[in-house]
Amino acid sequence: MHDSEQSLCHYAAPAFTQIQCADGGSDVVLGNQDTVTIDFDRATNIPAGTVWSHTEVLRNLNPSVGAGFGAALTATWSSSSRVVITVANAAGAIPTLSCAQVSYRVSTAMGLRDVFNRSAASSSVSSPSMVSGSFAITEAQGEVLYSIDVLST
Ligand SMILES: [Ca+2]
Repeated sequence: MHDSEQSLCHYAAPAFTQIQCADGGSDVVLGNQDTVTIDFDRATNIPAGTVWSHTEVLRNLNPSVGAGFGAALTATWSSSSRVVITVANAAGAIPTLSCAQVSYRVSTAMGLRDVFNRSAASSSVSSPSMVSGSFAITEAQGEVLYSIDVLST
């Protein structure tokens, strides 16, 4: 166990655990301000407060839909194990895209390692069982909006 190679193997690379979508724009489609919150199973080498550009989100997390996610994404690491993607501009997005239709793959080249940089670079791939939530408003919210719509016509 004191062998250095074994020690390296001892530290697992960060892996996806949970991916939750939420509506931020009060609509029933993938639109502006919708979010995807991605949790990893351990603290990573990315400090809380780190912000990624659109290009970095696509390059580092490889969302399976690519540009179908909209013209501008941003991502903020709210902790070293949680990154929140926000759709800043949904132009060009697939409006009917559901949360479960998108998978993610950590780019090995990005060098996502554990917080002490001891693990190998993550190449984690998400699975459908990790995904929950929706880009649409909840049924309860929808009923409120529907009532307003009916009253205003
Ligand atoms: Ca939405």
